[in-house]
Amino acid sequence: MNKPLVMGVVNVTPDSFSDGGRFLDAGAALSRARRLIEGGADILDIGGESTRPGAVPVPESEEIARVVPLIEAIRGESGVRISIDTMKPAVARAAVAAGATIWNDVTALRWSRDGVAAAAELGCEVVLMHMLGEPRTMQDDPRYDDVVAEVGAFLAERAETAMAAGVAREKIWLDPGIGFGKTVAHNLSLLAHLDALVDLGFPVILGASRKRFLTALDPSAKEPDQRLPGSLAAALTGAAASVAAVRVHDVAETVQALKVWAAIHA
Ligand code: HH2
Repeated sequence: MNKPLVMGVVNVTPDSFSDGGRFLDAGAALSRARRLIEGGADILDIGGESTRPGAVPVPESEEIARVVPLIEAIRGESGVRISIDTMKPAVARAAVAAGATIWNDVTALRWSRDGVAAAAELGCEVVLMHMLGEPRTMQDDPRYDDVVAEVGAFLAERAETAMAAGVAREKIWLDPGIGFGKTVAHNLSLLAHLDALVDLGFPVILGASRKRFLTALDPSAKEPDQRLPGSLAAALTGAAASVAAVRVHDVAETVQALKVWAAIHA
């Protein structure tokens, strides 16, 4: 069985939930990127705007000023694949010009009317993620009749829309959007049925690392950096379902867990 690629998260924001903005300083972000590369990251996911509930929106120019120098610095010293975590076509454009090759969009190219056209024009890979509602209100009583079927149908529709606009099929990744407009039960259903999303025929990326539902399952893990064991459990669940990549904060630890998993299943 193939083990998933590991995508390491590098936030250049003052308000990300998972790291409390400790990496806003450009030098600190570069140090973190280097550490994740050493830890075995296949992809670095660079984000300049937090998507957590209640996060303050960041102007386009500010987001570009946060991410582009970091992408250029990483590109200057490593061949690691770089993805840009943004909803904004202008930020994706600037990031791709600086060396990113993947546009990771939590809105699945819906934030801007130009999203799909921009992705087609850039010719980069795109991650289409499911989110119910918008970040500010998405955790206010989210409801589904059948979360797995509805997330699958949404992602299939977004992939069709992207392809109709000229995005090549082989450039598309899908992501269930764990924690984005989902209760704990919804997250667990999606994790238990990842194979249904993998069966859509696109590579699937799973982002469960350090998310809040892990604390609901183990209240002793209050802070994001106490959620590593739960994050590893989710990553291994993804591996067993043949996801193509896991988006994580603790890269070296996840790489080790996946190595052991892959050796067992070799
Ligand atoms: N989760 C977050 C951000 N971007 N992208 C994808 N494709 N999948 C995810 O699950 C995902 C994502 C939220 O996590 P984090 O980046 O740690 O927090 P913040 O958005 O506050 O920076």
